[in-house]
Amino acid sequence: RAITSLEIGVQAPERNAITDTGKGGRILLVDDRQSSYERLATLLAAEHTVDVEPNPTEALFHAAEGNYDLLIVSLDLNNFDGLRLCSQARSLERTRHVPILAIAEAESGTRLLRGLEIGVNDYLLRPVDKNELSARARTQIRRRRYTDHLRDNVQNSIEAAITDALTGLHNRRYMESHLATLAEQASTRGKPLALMILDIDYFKSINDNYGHDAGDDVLREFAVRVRKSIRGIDLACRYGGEEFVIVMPETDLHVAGMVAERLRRSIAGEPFAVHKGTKRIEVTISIGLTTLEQKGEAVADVLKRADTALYRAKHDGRNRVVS
Ligand code: GH3
Ligand code: MG
Ligand code: MG
Ligand code: MG
Repeated sequence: RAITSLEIGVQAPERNAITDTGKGGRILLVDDRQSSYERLATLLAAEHTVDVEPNPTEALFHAAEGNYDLLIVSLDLNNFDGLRLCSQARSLERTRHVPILAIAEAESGTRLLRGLEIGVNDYLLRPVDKNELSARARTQIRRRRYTDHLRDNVQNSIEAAITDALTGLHNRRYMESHLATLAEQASTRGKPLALMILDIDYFKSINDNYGHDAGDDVLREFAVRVRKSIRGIDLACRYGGEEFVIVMPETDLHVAGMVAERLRRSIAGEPFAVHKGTKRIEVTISIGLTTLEQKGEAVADVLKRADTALYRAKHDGRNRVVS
């Protein structure tokens, strides 16, 4: 367990109008010399939450567990190579993006260069200047927050671009870009690939009789049941308003037929709760099912065949699977 700043007698930060951005960071200070870490922790605690780890062999573990914004590592530890710790922190998934501020003796020039090569972000020389420590720590924490923010934004944009907002399933664009890849993989590996189009029966009358919100409730619950019926490697997407496509790699017509039939029953067998559970309505679906027929077949043709089967399922009376 790392020592918290309070345990070494550091008072809660005195808030200062100039330095206080309201966003102090979480810092892990790895330093085994008491006089040194007490001073550094005291200085940093004016702005940040500081944990001190005086045992370097424990430091990596705490760095990985602690969700820190900054690691400050003394390079002149007793019987331990601070550089090795920095390099381990860089290779560990959980600490890879945490900035490292090294603290070194003035004469450790080549070691500092080595540190910068392995990913130390910045350094300070002893005796550590109070203002410099504060400025460099703040800069690293601010940069860390900014890159985290960018990374989250990118992640969210990617998610949004491939997800249907109402159901949380993949959207049509994603399916279309991914289906070709799946078909190609199936072809080259000589494995089957099944595809089904599912369409809710008389969905328009659900909207007409119970309202558009009830229709949306049905679509959401439908997606929940779809997710329960498929495997992780299957691809389910909302293809259009109340039309869905499921692509099942390594699945032949026989097995896909059983999955489709199970799904059809899971919809027809249990009424859908709408209007916050105050009303339950019967829903059925029709499914058109097909498989990739020959190597290199165009996915548009596969989709077309599934659509034709769906049309027949509708025509033959709905609430059924046709392949
Ligand atoms: P069929 O059995 O032949 O499929 O009949 P249907 O009424 O389901 O077919 P149709 O394609 O005529 O109607 C689909 C309806 O789905 C029309 C449209 O208003 C509705 N719809 C499309 N997207 C949404 C949506 O996001 N929410 C809701 N509530 N309704 C939607
Ligand atoms: Mg229709
Ligand atoms: Mg329909
Ligand atoms: Mg439809």
